[in-house]
Amino acid sequence: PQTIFLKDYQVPDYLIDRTDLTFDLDPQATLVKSRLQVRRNPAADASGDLPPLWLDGVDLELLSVAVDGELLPAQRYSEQTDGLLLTVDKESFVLEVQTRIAPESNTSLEGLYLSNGMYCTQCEAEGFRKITFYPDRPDVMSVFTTTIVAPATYPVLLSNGNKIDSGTTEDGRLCVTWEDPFAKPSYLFALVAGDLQFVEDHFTTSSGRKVTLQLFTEPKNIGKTAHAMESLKKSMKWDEEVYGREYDLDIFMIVAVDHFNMGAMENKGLNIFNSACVLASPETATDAAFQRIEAIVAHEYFHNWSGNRVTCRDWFQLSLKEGFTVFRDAEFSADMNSRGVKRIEDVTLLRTAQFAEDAGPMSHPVRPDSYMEISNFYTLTVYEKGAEVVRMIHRLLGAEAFRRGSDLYFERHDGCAVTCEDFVAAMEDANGADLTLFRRWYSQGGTPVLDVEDKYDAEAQEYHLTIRQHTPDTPGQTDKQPLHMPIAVSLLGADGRELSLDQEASIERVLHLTEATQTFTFADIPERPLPSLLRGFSAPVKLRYRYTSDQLLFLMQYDTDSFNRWDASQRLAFEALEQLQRAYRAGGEMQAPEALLQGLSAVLENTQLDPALVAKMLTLPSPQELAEHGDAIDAQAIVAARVFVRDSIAKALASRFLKRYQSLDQRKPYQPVAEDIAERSLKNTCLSYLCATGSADALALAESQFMRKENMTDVAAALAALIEFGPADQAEEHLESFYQQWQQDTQVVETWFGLQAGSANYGTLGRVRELMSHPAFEFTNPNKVRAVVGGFAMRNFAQFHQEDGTGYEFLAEQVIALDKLNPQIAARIVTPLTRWRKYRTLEAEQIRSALQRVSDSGELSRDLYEVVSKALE
Ligand code: HT7
Ligand code: ZN
Repeated sequence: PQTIFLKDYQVPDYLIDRTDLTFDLDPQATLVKSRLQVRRNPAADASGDLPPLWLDGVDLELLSVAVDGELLPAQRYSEQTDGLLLTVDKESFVLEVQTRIAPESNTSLEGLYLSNGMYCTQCEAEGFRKITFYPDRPDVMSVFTTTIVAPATYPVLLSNGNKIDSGTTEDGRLCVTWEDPFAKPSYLFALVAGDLQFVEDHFTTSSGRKVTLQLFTEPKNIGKTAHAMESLKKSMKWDEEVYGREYDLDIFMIVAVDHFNMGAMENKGLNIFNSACVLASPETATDAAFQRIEAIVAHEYFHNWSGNRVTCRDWFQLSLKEGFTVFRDAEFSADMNSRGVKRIEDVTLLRTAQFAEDAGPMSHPVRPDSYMEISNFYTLTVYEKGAEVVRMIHRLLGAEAFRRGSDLYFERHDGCAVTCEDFVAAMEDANGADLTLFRRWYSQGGTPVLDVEDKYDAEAQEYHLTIRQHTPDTPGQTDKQPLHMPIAVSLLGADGRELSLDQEASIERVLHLTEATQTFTFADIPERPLPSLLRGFSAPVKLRYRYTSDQLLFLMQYDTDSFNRWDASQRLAFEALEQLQRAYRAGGEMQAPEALLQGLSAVLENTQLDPALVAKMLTLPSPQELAEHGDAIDAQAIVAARVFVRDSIAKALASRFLKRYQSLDQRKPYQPVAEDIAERSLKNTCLSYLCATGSADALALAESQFMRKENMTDVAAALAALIEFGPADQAEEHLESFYQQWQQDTQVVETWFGLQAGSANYGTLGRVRELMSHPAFEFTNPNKVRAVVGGFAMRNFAQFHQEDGTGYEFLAEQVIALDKLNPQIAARIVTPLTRWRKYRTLEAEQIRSALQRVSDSGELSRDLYEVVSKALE
């Protein structure tokens, strides 16, 4: 496969002013007629003859090509494997192309496909070319009309924009036409057809326009739509209040589909959602699912401005819309829920998975400079690190200046396809700021490491912080430059209070780190302080400072920054876990982590703290995060150390866990609101530790919680504890009764699959294979593959890394099979095998050989080839 480079970007030779599409739907032979008004791009190189017109097209059956009403002779065009090249003899013309496609055979879930008998599309990034021949690139923006013709068994026919016509054909089929007045790139096109039901609501915008909101599902799911609808209205209001952004069409539609490669898609006026990211009811969805739905509904809605009204010039700029929109949705979620806890969750994801990506074979900057397959670049780096980059601009400039910058950005570029550079320039221009050095965050990959040292000068009453920054080499990038980043700092006095800084009333200072080594001085500091560094995780870096255990315990008790308070608990846990891994490897005795036990005991006693924060502090770093930290990883040592610490905590704090569990087990009616979610999260963390002791009383508590069936959060937490820590025969019974109750509900069955495949105790390879033969398992459904294969390979560290290497072989086998059906999913699920270099020789060799097996298995898709070949390089 070819590599595409950012440096080779050229403006399109032709623009498409109007796109009129007609779909005559049929599972095996959908007829697609396109009528394009083509015009020479005035911005393109005008020297010489008119260049040929290139139209992307993949897996299409070409039926006819006509220019200005005349069928084009075969010598005027040539059909190639990935498109159509036409010779052109005029500056503007109408091009009509007819193609045939087979949605039913499309298992890649890109382009037009069928999900449970419903037609739907996924065009981002390059799926439109599987529908018709088209310049399928985001800088070609066109006004679309779409006519859909379908049998009467598909009463709901949807596309982007407003419905302008509907009727019945002579032969009794339904026919509907939609028009989207906003010019858009092809990746935002959408079509849905099915026997669907919908719920309707309204939102009145700040300027008084009434917008119709509709949410479509298969009839059986119509009772699970209320939360998403509420989330949508909250998002619309928030975007008006915080960014001044109003919705622009008269209708906004969401459709839930079961077969979907990602979470959701922001198609103009017609968002398409993975059912798991939109459907919820208290009986069937956990708190985590409710929160995920709120966040994803918001994310897709926010794209209407950050992505649709202002879009990306090319796919290298993906973070322009994704990084910014993730930042926007994170702030929305922080406003709707607990800000501190949301930050902890986001940073945990970043530190566990994005840092690993940054250090792995697919490492790339927030704005990559090359790719083989763009689908492989919908990554944590582009999304989450991209959001951190936007967050840093927000920190460096301040909230008001950031808003001035975003206003200018939207005003300047409305209706345009632009670059990350345009975003930064708007932030600068609106504020007279200089972000010259800051721009390096977009082009430089890898996770910076900061080494911090301090010195207190009692005589001068000065405190000095010296920060050294260094970013390790990543594939294809060496000699990294220093980055500009905000380091938020407070200084704590001996009484645990923050000292006021620099005669100002403020207790926090944001240091602008710009150099490789820099010393910052704080004046008028009356005592040697304890620094609270990188508050709120103000930059996406690894920060090293030699805190003693006592200092960490102090921060756990006094830091007013909830992120750093939590981070202190994590640092203590890391220290203990690393020391225990060393002991395990040396065959030495494992000692209980006293400092950590002391800190957690105090946290658990503190009823003033947000229970959700307490739950987070009690949660040990995951094995995946521990693995990210180490080199020459010994997976067994990680598992052993973690189990030892978990059991030590469970035993030492058992009576406190019971007390807290009982006080939180209040049996109030379920509501997915922050306060109740926080209480449930602490209650269920306590339950899990209680069960970890294996005590019959604790397991009885879990059993009773499971039997009460009050809400899915409590039921799933109890079931997880029972299968992890309870006797096998009882676990089996509970799993069976759960399945019997919920077998008709796809989302609950996915939860059921995930619980088993992800269980360190229960999810053995044999069990996982059994799950794959279960009648409810579907290899063509990404959610089920993610639940079972992903649950095992990505969330079941203990079983996946079994010493005999069979976990790795299993994953290789699944990846090879998946690649034939759905290359995007195959290329994602192979990730654990690509990290082989991190492991000690034994595991590294086993993992590498499984990866080699994938590589040798025959012709790979471009998606999988890119990931596998880079990992084996
Ligand atoms: N912008 C959307 C990206 C997306 C996607 C990309 C590749 C393959 C399938 C996909 N489905 C959705 C999602 C988002 O970030 O909002
Ligand atoms: Zn997005």
